[in-house]
Amino acid sequence: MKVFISGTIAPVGLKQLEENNLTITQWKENRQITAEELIEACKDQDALISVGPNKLNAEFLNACKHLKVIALHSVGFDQVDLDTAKKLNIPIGNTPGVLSSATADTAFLLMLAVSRKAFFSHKKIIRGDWKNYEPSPELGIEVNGKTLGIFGLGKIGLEMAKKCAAAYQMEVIYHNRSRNEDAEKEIGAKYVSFEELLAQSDVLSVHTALTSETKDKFTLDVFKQMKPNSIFINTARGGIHNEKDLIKALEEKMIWGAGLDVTNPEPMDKNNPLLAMENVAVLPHIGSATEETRAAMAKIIVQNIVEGLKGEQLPFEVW
Ligand code: 8YV
Repeated sequence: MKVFISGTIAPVGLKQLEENNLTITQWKENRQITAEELIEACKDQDALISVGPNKLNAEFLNACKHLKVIALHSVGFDQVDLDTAKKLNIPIGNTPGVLSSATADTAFLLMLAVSRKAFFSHKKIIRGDWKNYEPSPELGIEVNGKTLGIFGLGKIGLEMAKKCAAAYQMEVIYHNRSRNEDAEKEIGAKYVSFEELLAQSDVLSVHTALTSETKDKFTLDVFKQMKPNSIFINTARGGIHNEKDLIKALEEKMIWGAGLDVTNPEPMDKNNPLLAMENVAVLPHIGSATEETRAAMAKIIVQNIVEGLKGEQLPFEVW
């Protein structure tokens, strides 16, 4: 059986695919595969491992309906037209759980980087502008004992909440479509309305999936309802905040700062005004990018491919 991989996966995954006697073809160019190239590459394949933001839309799925399984190299599946995949009986696997801690680490890192203006200060050294000892350089703010608001308390949100509660005794509030009572018990998180989340959070961290309900959720009207000294963090999907509105909210000091691991579009343009702001930290979508997590993701992907090719239920299927 033949498997096409549209990017890089951890070596352990390649090894396990070979051990299962699968023939691998891999996209190795130093650029994202285009939609047309992906259709062409999948023509004579039995399965696809989809790495990165390839749009697996109706056009792709209809052109590749012979695929027996698609394994995503991500927990997020907003890039897939699930209705069409279901209609065509193509099972879609993802990688939940194993990347929660690494992604929460990225949110935590951004929270601290923003609160202490770390990226801005780092750039100052690189520019050669660290000339004298300054007792009052750009001052940061502290997160210790403050209120963390989680928008989307699932596996990743829970990890972020636990880290912030343990390290900084932060009080945790959250808003979800439905309550997460297990998490309430586990960390004493308090369920609040979306409006209360905005009004009470000192740090508001986004951990929800990108859906029609969450797309462009954070607009100017929403940022206006946040505290002027609050920090907005997004490690989920760039489409959840409106970037122009975020820039305006920061310029007009509606919020204090922002930390982003996801942007819209990706990659972000190097001249984006966010990159020049003191209270902003941006990372190039590295949420799950650790040796350990990528190895764990690759192992799940192999399980999904192997079971899918046998026609069995995927161990990690998106629906
Ligand atoms: C992926 C992600 O690594 O899991 C997700 O949803 O965004 C990342 O962990 C990225 O999509 C690359 O495949």
